[in-house]
Amino acid sequence: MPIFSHPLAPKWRPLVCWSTTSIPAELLPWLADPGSMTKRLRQASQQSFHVQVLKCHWSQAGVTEAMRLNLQRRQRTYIREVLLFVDEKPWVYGRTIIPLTSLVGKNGSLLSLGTRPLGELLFSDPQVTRSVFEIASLQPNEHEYNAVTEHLNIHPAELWARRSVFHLHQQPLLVTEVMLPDLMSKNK
Ligand code: VNL
Repeated sequence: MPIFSHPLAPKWRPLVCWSTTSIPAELLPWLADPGSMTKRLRQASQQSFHVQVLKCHWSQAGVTEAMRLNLQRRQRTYIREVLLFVDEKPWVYGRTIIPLTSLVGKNGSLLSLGTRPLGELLFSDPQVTRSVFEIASLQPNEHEYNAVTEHLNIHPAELWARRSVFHLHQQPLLVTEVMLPDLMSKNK
């Protein structure tokens, strides 16, 4: 594969390393809220909130995703991709990377979530921990940008996203949430 067609890797930086003026003001509260995104979306909705499962598959994580989870790139991971709909509009794309080695014991229930939001499972466990957020502006042709736009007919100049590692029963999973244009336009 020629090098120029290889998907690029986004530049993830801890939230505290961003100057707040470089992040769109309407997105900052969404990117920085340490609570549950599902809860926040439910509160923002007038009528409805629902999860649409786009894809659940065994695959390789992206380069920076594997690095963040200390995985060999080739190691298989379970990837759950969803859209979170507020009042019938997709506001957030969610992508969860679960290493095979994290699927032990009770964590097996991560495979049978269906349309139940992952956040409900994570935030109902008082022992769960979450790392600090990393933020990135995803650019066209980066792995995570492509993963989003493959499912939606949108091609924005950039897509803002946050990610963090949860530990559920001591096992890591990487949760990435990408803010979509419908969320931005409704919060301007
Ligand atoms: C899901 C739900 C994923 C809420 C999320 O972020 C989220 C899910 C990755 O059901 O997969 O914020």
